[in-house]
Amino acid sequence: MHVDGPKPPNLIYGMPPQRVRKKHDELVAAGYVEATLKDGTIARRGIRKDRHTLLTAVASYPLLTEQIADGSADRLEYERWIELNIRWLKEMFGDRLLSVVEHVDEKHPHIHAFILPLGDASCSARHLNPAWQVKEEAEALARESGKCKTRSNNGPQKRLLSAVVAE
Ligand SMILES: [Mn+2]
Repeated sequence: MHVDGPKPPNLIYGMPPQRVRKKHDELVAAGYVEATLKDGTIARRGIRKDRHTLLTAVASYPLLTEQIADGSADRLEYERWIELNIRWLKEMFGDRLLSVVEHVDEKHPHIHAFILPLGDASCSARHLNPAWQVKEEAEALARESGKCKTRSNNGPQKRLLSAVVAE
């Protein structure tokens, strides 16, 4: 990644990413998954370190950063693009969308969104990801129809995944 003179990110929605990190760590510390033991009892286990517990999304603007500078002809359209992205993210994730920042320190301006699995004790960021939901639904349908395929046609998922990426 090439960075000319680092500029601080601009907070454009919610809380700063540092606060998301703190909230994330608290959520994971309080989280658990339930496992059924051989004797039928249910045990609670802490969240594993390798679990995906934070969802992030990146949207990148096609024009160059210098083309959308303050006062430029393309600035208003860019600001509208930001508004539409925030609106879409809020509709998609509701209160779980905690932060959106704008980065203008690279070739193309872009925004990063941070989404936490609030209200889910198992802290599963995968289940927040619409692409993951589509995959699970497609697999469930395939099982119901007797085609126990583990690899279904995942073209649409891949397109969605390029927009929404779980970390
Ligand atoms: Mn960035």
